[in-house]
Amino acid sequence: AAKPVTVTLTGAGGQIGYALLFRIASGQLLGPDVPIRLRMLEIPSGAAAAAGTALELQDCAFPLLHSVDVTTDLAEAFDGTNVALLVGSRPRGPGMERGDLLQANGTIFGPQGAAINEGAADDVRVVVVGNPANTNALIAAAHAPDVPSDRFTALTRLDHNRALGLLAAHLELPVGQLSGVTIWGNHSATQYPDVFHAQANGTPITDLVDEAWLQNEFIPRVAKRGAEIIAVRGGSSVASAANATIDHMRQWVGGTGSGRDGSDRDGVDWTSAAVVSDGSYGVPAGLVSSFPVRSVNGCWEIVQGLAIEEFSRVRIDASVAELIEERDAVRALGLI
Ligand code: NAX
Repeated sequence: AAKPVTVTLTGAGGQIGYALLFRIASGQLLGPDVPIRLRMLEIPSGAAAAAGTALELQDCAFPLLHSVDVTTDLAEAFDGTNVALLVGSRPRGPGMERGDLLQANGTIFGPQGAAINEGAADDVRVVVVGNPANTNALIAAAHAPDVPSDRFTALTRLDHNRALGLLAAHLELPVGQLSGVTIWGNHSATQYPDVFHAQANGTPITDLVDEAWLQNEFIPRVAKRGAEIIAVRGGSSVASAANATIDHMRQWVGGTGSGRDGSDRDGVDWTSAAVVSDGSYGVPAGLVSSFPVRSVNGCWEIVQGLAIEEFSRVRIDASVAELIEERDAVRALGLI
């Protein structure tokens, strides 16, 4: 039998937590053969909601679920963890300046990074979902000097999936016929969803859509989809965010080809994840930025050699400029 894997979820009493936990425990994260030990981290105000969810998890009698612990203690939460899903964060409140937001999150992700450094398993993989996700991942990595920095990532898979979904609807094609879409930069409204290397059944997407549609509809709609969901649904993205978190971690562990939507069609397909830059595509090394990536042997590899046209270059640079600003701001605050 496979060895149990310890999965730590922060913000476990929140909305995305509720949408994630049952999928994790049912085997959708790591497959139908891998037993799970769940650690649910909350702050005191969220602990009761997490404890209630833990009761429901018990009531599902999931065969793979070996244990469930709810805790408000960082060391307990991250002791021996293999997979860390950092969802809980401090949302922007009314009148809150960006500096206040970065400061508030620095006090969350710094100590969490340190606890991962101290107690996590050697193979730990971390994905930050809580916003501002890229910079929160940067902060966590900075507090975990003994953990290779490539183990710290931030989620842009929801943006990637949104781009696929909108493109498929526009072209009236199933999502599975699309490949080669990329989200570049920050998980924010400056992100750049790039279809210049994308294909539909081997036909370049740029032959199927015009530049005006890309520029005026597709790009802004993907980038502002979170706000659209809030406007229409009356609440932020929850199940789609949980789904993207599952996609990200499942493929990181199991390879890009694992699961329903990650087949590597003739080498043109990849997905998107925010990873620590190695300087590829002119993104300064050390920034946590979204790239086209494939998961190979359990590691995210940035897809190399894509030609970047001027249209894309200015948009990638604009989003990276925002990441640089955020990095400089958290540096000035002494958070990294
Ligand atoms: P909720 O407010 O429902 O849940 C967040 C939970 O985190 C709360 O229960 C809170 O008590 C807990 N929490 C806060 N600080 C904590 C800490 N230091 N340790 C442990 N738990 C802590 O928000 P939810 O809708 O679940 O969203 C969670 C985060 O995901 C938000 O930051 C949100 O902005 C972010 N999102 C990121 C997305 C992405 O694609 N990267 C998309 C969806 C989502 O907007």
